[in-house]
Amino acid sequence: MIDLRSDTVTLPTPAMRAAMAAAEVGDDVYGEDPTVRALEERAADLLGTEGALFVPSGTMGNQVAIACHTHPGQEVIVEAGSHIYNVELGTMARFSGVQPRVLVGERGVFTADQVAAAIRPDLYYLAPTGLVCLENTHNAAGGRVWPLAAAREVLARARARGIAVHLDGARVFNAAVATGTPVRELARGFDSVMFCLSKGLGCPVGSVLCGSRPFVAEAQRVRKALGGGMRQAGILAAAGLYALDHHVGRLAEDHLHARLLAAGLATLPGLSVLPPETNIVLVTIEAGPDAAALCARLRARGVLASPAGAGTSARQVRMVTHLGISRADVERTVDLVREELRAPGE
Ligand code: TLP
Repeated sequence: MIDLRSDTVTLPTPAMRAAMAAAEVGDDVYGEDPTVRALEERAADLLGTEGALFVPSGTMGNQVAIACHTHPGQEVIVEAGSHIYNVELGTMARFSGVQPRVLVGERGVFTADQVAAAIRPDLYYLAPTGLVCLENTHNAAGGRVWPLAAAREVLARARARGIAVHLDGARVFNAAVATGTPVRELARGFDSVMFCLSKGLGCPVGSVLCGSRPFVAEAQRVRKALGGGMRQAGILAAAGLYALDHHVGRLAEDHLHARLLAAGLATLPGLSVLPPETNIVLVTIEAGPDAAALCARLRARGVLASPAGAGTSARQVRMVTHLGISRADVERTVDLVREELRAPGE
C-alpha cells in the first residue's frame, strides 16, 4: 500500500527501534526517566525555551497549553480551519471552560488587525480574551507556512494587550526546513509551542510542549490531571531524540515529493492542485468522481488517500508525503489517479 492519508502513518525505522530498545528508562511520574529528560532538554534547546514537556499527543499538548493560559469563561482566538477548532472535539470547552473566537484567515493566516479587532474590550459583561492560537504549518490550508513577518505582527499586537499566544507547531519542523529558518526563530515570542514527533519526524508516539519554566511546571500538573503522566516513557522519548538527530533534514525530501506529486496531478484533466509549500497536497476534483469515490477507487489499486477536512470534504482529497513514500510511489500514484479519474470502462 502507498499510504498518503497522513504523515502520522509512518512506522519506526529499524534504527529508531534500536534506539528505543536501548533507551535507559525510569518512572517519569517520579521525574526519574533520563531519556525523557534528555528529550525535553533537547527540545527546549532547539525551540529556545526555558523548558519542555513530553506529552502523548498533539491534541493533549494543545489542550494542556489552553488550560494553562486561560481561565474558565474566557475566549480563545483561533483560525476557522485550525486543528484546535475543528479536530479536537471541542475540548477547550470541555476541559478548560473557554469558548473559541473564530477568525477567518486567508488560507489559514489571519492578520494582526483581525486579532486586534477580536480582542474583547475590558467590559464586565464580555468574555475576556485569554489566548490566541496560530498553526504552523497550517494543516487544512495544505501545509501552508505562516509567513514569519505576519506571525510577528500578531505576536506584537497580542503582547501589547497582555494576551498569550500559543503555536500549534505540529509540523513546525516542516516549516523550518521549507523556509530554511531555524525552528527557534519560528518559535520566538510565543508563550508556548507544541510540536509533534509522530508526524513527519516519524516517531510512533509523542509530542513536546515548550515554554517558560513556570508554564512547564503548570503544564506538568495539567498533563497528569488529564491522565497523561507516563511511566517508563523513555522508550518513546528515545524515538524522539533519534528523530531530532536523523529525521529533520530529510523533510526536504518529503517536500520535494509533494511538489512532484502536485505537479503530476496538476497535468490531469479535471483536477486542480494547490502548489504545496511543505508535505501536504490538496487536490480539488473539478470534474469526475467525488473525493470519497476517488479514494475508494484508489484504495482498490493500493493507494490510500483521504477526503480533505478530516474526511468532510466532498470534492477535495488530501495526500501527505512522509518517510514511507518514495519518488516511485509518487509516480505510481499519479499514474493510478490518471487511470481512476476516467469513467469505468472508458
Ligand atoms: N492531525 C492529523 C488529524 O487529526 C487531522 C493529521 O492526520 O493531520 N495539530 C495539527 C496541526 C495536526 O495536524 C494534528 C493532527 C494535531 C494537532 C493533533 O495531533 P495528535 O493526532 O497527535 O493528537
